[in-house]
Amino acid sequence: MKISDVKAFEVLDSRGFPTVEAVVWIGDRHVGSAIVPAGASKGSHEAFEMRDGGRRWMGRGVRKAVDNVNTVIRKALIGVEAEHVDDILLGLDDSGNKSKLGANAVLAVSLAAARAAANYKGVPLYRYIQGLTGAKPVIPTPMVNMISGGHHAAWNLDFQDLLIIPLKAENFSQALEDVGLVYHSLKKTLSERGYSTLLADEGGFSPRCRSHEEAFQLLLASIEEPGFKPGHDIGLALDVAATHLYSGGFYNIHLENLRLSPGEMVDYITQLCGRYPVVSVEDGCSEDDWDGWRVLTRRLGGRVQLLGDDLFTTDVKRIRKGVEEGVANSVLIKPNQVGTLRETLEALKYCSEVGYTPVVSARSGDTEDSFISDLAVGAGVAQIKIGSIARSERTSKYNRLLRIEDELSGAAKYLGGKALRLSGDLVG
Ligand code: 2PG
Ligand code: MG
Repeated sequence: MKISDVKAFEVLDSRGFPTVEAVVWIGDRHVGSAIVPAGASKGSHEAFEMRDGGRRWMGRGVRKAVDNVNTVIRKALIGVEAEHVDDILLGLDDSGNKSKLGANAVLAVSLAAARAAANYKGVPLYRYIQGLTGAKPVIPTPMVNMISGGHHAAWNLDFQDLLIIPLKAENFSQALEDVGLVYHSLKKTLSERGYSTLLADEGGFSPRCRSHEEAFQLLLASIEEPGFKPGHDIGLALDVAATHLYSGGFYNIHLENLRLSPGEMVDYITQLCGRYPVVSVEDGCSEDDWDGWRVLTRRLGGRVQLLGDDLFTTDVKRIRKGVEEGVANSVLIKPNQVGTLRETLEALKYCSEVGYTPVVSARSGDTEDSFISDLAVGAGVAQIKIGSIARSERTSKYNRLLRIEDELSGAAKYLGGKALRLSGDLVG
């Protein structure tokens, strides 16, 4: 299974900016390709995404990263066994954050090599990943964006995502239908009440609201209209993305003219969780506000999934610190926050050792690449966050999961709301 060639291109992501596609060949017949995504609300501890700077593409070109693949990486990989690709990549860029070659260059090759290896073995990608992890395959429960704010929707809300989780569906295709009923009911509710129905970066809606509770109310009405019981059939989830609200020791909720200390921020979130059936809160505090996170976890960790995104950046060292500090109980897993499949799988393995629930996630600037769907199934990850159910960079991943569910026809478990491992009858 020796690598015979490697090549990269500059292609576009869903926000109309350049990103890296890599193609890896094994022998002359087996090939795999991958395109990397890009975040907008990034954590400062993420691996380094290499951009060209200068005037071309407003500084966002990726020709340097592409050149790194076509020169240094190509030279080092030709003749190497596909299984050793990530080891070699990590040896080539020992900077600790992929700043030598760019995480966008490194990840594109890492994922393309895995696809080429799966093709060589004649197995679907999720099977190949299952071979690496030894996990039992699962079809993940989706956590789906309905209303966007923050960096994804021109700051119409301060919170970045209001999402829903179908809790009672018995399989993935039923879960998507439940989500679809709420999504279309929300569209109708918004248009009847005079709000915009334009879509934000992840395919969710971006109505202008006067408060976060107004957005919660719109969402609740849209869950009830098709006949679901909020909190029973459909749970609410939030991505506060609080790193991007934090400055000088305070959280700024512009919409409601609030400037909150970390303790007050925790009170604010706790109150929302008391008033609405919220089952998961992501980045409720800022990426380095460990004190705030500790208080948040003490207050809510027993009954709500507390998900660390900017906090953990898929990095085992930061997740370990979280476990030691008693912070959060769940980890968002984004391969481009670390830069290789191997490191992503190491983060997942650590999550399962310490009992933190992992949630595999897309980025707000994404592409037609559906790698994360196979990753979730093959690594046995029971939750996935892809954005909303519109726009084809999102549907490529949902559709891939629908096909896998059909292919495995019952051989993979679908856990529904139980994937959140919460106590109480919310998801029982
Ligand atoms: C997040 C992601 C996806 P981004 O914060 O969880 O919703 O956004 O890719 O912009 O970091
Ligand atoms: Mg996030």
